[in-house]
Amino acid sequence: MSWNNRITRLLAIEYPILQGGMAWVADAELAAAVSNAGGLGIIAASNMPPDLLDEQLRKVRTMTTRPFGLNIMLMSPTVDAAVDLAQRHKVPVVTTGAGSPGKVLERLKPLGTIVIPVIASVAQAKRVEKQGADAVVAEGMEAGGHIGELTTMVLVPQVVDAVEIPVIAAGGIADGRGVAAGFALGAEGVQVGTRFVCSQEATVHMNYKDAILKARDRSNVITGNRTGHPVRCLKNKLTMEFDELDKRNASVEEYEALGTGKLRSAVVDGDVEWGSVMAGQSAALVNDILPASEIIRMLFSDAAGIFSRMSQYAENREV
Ligand code: TUI
Repeated sequence: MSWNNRITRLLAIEYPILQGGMAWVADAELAAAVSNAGGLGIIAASNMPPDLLDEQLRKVRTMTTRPFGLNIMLMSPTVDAAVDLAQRHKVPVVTTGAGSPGKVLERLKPLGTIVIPVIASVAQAKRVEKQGADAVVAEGMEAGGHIGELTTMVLVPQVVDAVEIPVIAAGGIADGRGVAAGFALGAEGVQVGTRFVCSQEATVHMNYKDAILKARDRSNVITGNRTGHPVRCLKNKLTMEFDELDKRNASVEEYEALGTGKLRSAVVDGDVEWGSVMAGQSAALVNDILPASEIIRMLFSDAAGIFSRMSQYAENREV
């Protein structure tokens, strides 16, 4: 089966899959592994100091000759520095998240950079299309980290109907069934995060990977709803403390104080009790640690198997 479509042609990749731009997780090592396997690997700029990001962008070029991306988190104070570095390193693809990417599009589009905003509503999708986005990632609230309000199941088809540019489905996709579902909803690609945290190449503390492997259907919670920046992560002592803040109507500053530095302590130091173990609901579907290439191969061979079985319905054969 060939996966040649608008996304593979736009990005010059083999499989229409993007690796999520996960803060503290998505580094040159993981991005290169995904790109070498035929997907689009992505380095997360997140709150990285510019000299460290510079080093990561240098490093990824030594590890792959294939296209890769840079994710710019728009709530970060280092957005301008990240755009500068994207320009200096001629990064082929930039994805954005957690805000309105107008300024990033204004600066990068004239340079020929492919810009793909991650959005969580139809209105955001329409706006970024007008501003010149090349495609959108429609991310449902099954995803990990900072999320919107709609599920992938209802968001993706509405975005597909609302825009002409290609749509990439994200949120809850961790196996071939999820890939096939994304395509059934009208998407032309998928973005996958949590499944790649449990790849051999992800330089994440083993405790973090273990927490995802152990996760079950109801292991996730959404914290910080009251701050306007809801974040999905795995339940632990930190999320119970966030519940306490909810109960006593704490101020936004108290939420921020409790959250600061907690993703790093989980990813880097392995503190999965008091750290922020951001992961999507698909964590429950992740049961092993595999090379990124094997993950991609499995996702697309299983999805192809599903499409082939589904074609029986179209042919009116008994199933
Ligand atoms: O950005 C993400 N996921 C993230 S960012 C992140 S770092 C963080 N750490 C602590 C607290 C908060 C964030 C962890 N996970 N996903 C993409 C995404 N973008 N989801 C939702 C949105 C989004 C939200 C609002 C996109 C656009 C938007 O527009 C607002 C506007 O003003 O139009």
